[in-house]
Amino acid sequence: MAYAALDYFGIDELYTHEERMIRDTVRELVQSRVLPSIGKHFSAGTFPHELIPVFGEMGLLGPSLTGYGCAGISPTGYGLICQELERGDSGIRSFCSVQGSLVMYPIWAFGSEEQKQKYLPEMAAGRMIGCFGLTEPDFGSNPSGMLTTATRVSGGYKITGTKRWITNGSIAHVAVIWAKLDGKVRGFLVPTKTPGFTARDIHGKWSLRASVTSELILEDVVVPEDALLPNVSGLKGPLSCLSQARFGITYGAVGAAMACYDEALSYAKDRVQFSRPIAGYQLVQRKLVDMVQAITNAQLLTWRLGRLKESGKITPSQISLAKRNCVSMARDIARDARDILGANGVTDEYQCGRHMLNLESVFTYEGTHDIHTLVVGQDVTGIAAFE
Ligand code: TGC
Ligand code: FAD
Repeated sequence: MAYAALDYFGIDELYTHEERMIRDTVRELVQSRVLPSIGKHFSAGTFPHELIPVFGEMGLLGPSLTGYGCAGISPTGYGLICQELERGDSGIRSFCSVQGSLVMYPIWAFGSEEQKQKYLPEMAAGRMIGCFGLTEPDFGSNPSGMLTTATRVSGGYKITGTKRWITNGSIAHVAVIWAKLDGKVRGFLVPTKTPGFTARDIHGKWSLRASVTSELILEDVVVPEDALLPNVSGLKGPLSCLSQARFGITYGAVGAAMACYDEALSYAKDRVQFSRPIAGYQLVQRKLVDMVQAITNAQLLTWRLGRLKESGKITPSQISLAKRNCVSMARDIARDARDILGANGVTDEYQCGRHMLNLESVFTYEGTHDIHTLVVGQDVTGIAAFE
């Protein structure tokens, strides 16, 4: 069925011609290459590897970075890519977020010229895959407590620790590992073939099933001196990467919500109960209108967020508020869409159940909903409430 992307306030006009073209190209890719198979991948718990070179050819990996084979498009263009990819599946957007915002970005922003030359063109083409190791079994919301450590050895560093819930972990060629060196958080580019490095997949997920999630174990992994990202020190290193990825996730969540609304509207118009289509009942109309309102608000918010980023005025707490708003909005809409589809909503013949489950992870990763509440709470009151 044709996809009627909701645009109730003519927000299309606010995007540049180039941004609309990028969005439409990715929309078509999702229609032709992602949607036909994503349900099967979700059921089987597999990632569609065949899409990686396609993403590379289309410039979807690290698209807003400049040079080194990257497309150099606007942040808003990057956001719209995320919106369209997540309309397909959060796991697909996650793959691109991790590759572009969490691995390529720190190399681009904090790496040496040699590191940029070595990794970025290969990663932009999708020939090399990366993962981002920040979270540990006992340190999720509070990464500053991390136990992974790096110590100086002759010619390099020895890294020891465990990272958990790492997207792309077992399919990555290189892992950005955040570890404490002399008590300060530092980033290391660790080739995953290095002796002592093991990646084990986490199975049994109810969510993001079409995405690889792994545990990384580093047992005395020795890397050379040039594995260290030289130009950043402290937690602001990984948190800056998270700001890039969270920005894309706000748009991605809007895409998932738009997919669920589209499915719910068309189902409600077709499904007859009692005397007419359920779309003709006031209670169903209210749910649909609530969706239109929430999605329209979020579309305006993401458009503005993009322009703030382009002007260099964006703040981390604005990104936190946007992530909190958009993901929570999409999670509510996925659940309401599932409700409108009745029993059919719990089957894999429809997509809203898959989005509903995926959005549970999106609600939690990249800073939980409540961590973003506390970030904005601190910003508006001046008082930190984390501890
Ligand atoms: P705090 O003292 O507030 O900050 C330490 C330094 O970092 C700076 N900073 C930021 N910089 C850039 N962007 C941000 N968002 C920043 N937030 C803070 C800050 O200015 C400071 O700099 P400096 O120069 O003064 O040292 O740090 P804290 O330890 O109190 O932590 C604050 C808190 C709780 C908000 C932070 O730890 C946090 O965000 N926790 C959530 C952890 C998280 O989001 N983990 C995500 C892991 S990766 C992931 O989930 C990938 S999912 C796959 C996918 O993307 O699809
Ligand atoms: P916890 O931090 O234990 O939080 C549990 C609950 O306590 C939450 O509701 C939280 O909001 C609440 N809470 C915690 N602290 C406070 C507080 N101070 N005040 C009030 N409430 C609080 N990490 C990576 O590093 N790289 C990845 O690629 C990656 N990919 C992921 C993929 C998936 C599918 C998932 C599910 C997670 C991924 N993560 C990744 C990890 C993710 O970032 C963490 O799960 C997240 O940061 C939350 O940490 P936690 O799960 O340990 O929860």
